[in-house]
Amino acid sequence: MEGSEQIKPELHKSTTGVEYISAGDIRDFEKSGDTYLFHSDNAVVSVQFLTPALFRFKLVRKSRPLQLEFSRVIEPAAAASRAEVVFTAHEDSYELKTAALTVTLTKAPFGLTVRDAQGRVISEDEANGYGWTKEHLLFSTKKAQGENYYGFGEKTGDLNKKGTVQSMWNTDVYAPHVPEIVELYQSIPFLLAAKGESVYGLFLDNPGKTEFDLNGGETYRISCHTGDLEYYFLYGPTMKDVVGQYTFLTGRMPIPPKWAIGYHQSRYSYETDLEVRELAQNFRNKEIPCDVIYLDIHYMDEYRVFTWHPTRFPQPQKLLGDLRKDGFRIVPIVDPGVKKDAKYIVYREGVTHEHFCKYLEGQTYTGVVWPGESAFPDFTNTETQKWWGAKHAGFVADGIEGIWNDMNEPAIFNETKTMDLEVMHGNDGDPKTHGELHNHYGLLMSKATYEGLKEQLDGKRPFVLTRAGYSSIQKYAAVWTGDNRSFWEHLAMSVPMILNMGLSGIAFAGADVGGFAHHTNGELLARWTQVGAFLPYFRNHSAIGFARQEPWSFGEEFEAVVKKYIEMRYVFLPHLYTLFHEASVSGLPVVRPLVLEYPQDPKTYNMSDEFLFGDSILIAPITQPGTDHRAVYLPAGTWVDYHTGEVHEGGRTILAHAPLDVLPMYVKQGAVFATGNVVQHSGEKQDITFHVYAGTGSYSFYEDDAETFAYQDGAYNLLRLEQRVEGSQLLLTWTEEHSGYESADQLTFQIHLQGGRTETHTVSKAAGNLAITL
Ligand code: MIG
Repeated sequence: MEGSEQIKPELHKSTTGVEYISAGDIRDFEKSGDTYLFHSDNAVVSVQFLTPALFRFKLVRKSRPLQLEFSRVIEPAAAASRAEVVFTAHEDSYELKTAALTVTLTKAPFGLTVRDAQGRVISEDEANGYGWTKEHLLFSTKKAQGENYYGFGEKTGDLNKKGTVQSMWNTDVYAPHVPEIVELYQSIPFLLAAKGESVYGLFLDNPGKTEFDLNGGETYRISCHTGDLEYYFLYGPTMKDVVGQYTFLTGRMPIPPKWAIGYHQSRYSYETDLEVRELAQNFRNKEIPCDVIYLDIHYMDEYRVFTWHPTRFPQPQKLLGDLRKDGFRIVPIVDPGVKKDAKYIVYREGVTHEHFCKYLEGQTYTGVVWPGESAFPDFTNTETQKWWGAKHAGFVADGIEGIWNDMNEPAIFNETKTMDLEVMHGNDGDPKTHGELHNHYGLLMSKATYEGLKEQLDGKRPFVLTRAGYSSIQKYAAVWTGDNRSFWEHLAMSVPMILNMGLSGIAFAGADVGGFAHHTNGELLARWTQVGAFLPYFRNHSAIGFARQEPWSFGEEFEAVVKKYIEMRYVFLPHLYTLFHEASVSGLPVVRPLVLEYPQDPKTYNMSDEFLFGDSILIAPITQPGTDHRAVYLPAGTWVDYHTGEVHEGGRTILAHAPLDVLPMYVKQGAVFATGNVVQHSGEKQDITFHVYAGTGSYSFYEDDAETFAYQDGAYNLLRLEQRVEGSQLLLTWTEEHSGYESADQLTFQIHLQGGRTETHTVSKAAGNLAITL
């Protein structure tokens, strides 16, 4: 006998042929407060200008409620901000004009064109390009001739994403990290479209699965699988402006404690109290600077979060206290999975107070991770964030100031590698499925962690390191790029990956130095340490079962090189800290692709193997074995070899000589930056030397107590230095732009003159200027 199953629709090809429904033509307009609403045949479109160069666009299908609240990742100040708009209704279009942009919405077919104040087209959507299929909502925008694409946060491949397809779904990828893997741990659905010096940004604010298809010929296509179509359009004109706008919208990184930007040592795992003590002792005996040691999963009691293993780490407070006296901090790992165990207080509390993610029908969701079957906190609820944050109190009492969040995609040991998409999130009273909110999970775990620590640390700045994240993660955590491998290719790839993260608001990022999985070797570790020393986050980490890679693991020759560059990190620490301050204020990244500083130079558009540390120190790493030369492109300007003082005119490619102990570095003539003497950890006081590369330029040097939030109440110094050449003299002047923290009365300058000649001058700060005969 046959049942109705035999005639189920899937067995028969649809005859309607309908696969794509467009939003249809606009029929009607309405203004609601400061929001412009356009009713089309099948959708409602809203446009709001937050600043003259930044508007929010939202398209909602008619069958769904129009909800205009801002998402949780939008900064309250941005959400509250509005620009003045002049609105005109034409016969076949509507026009919204601000001081910076004119947006034209055509009625039939519906489409959007954005022009700058001079009337030049910045972006033009494809006619009828807004619509949906059964699987996704999408829109298409015309590509401009010669347009290049950047951003997207943590992605494999080159810097320029032209021609690629990028997709957003936080995923635990142990292997392989190769260009065709387009989903890693972080999702930053932010595109920068650059046509020479004219740049716009597009932030697709959707925490579900989304895709950016830049591979089409005439258009690119953006789609989302769940939720509504909501994006922010940000206009520059410069790339720096767009990064500034994006971080105005999604927030900027607070200044990290200085210890968090020193050198960090990790291993999966340092397994016992004794092993950690010996490791620390080794660093001090060998005089290799180090600020932080990490504890990976072995420190816990059967992987129960917020516990210590009773025999491996019997006296955590004592251990931390002793190490702290020696200048070390300890950062333990915390995963989201809570072991299902009725005797375990965290699990019990979570169940009792309904902090765990559940199915709609009420049953707690469990998945298998390190502790075995585990439950997962529903971080979309503020109450759960608070509960989780408060759980760090024991750690704080033990002396901990930093936490490492791992597995927070969330990663689960099953086929889909994550939580069941049907699991519900309470979402503070607006329930959604995990499928709709997946990419928020890691972000909200780190937010809970950061805020919990901040509350308990009594004025000290917390440090959080995270693997997963979404736009705005920069407000809470530094990001490392997960499970890379000890491959030269991965060393090379870490540079464009971190540069694009910087363009995507994440100024504080780094990769595991030496490579996480696979066996590293002395040469690779040496070269990788050179690069890591000049990337914002600097940690050596390696996996269980693979060669150890502490600085001394490969003999004296390699140890000496590794030591030299860790020392360099500390020499540059005062400048690096200044760059972090700048990032916290402007959103601009600490390390920058050349295209950010030299947008008029097409040679920079695909440059993935060099970068700028700040705006005027160019780093050109060696990322191949057995190589002691490389081509280095120097953009416009005059560049001085940091090691030899040799001068090169820019706008051309030179051949750099780089034996194992040399990282090619070039300082732009006119640059000023601060360095300090070598110290063993960031808590040791450094004497500051200002390096002045004679020419025209300026510098704002930042300093504060390096560990509390007192800077937010004015306890910091900002010293503005300027230099210029007048006749045969170099004139150096300085003023205290802000003076709220103790500082030296004397300033020491090292002046770099023509021909590699240097002069050192120590003068009273009160003098305010110095003249040097060239
Ligand atoms: O599945 O905690 O990326 O840094 O050492 C492995 C053990 C889980 C993945 C992290 C890695 C960490 C490791 N974790």
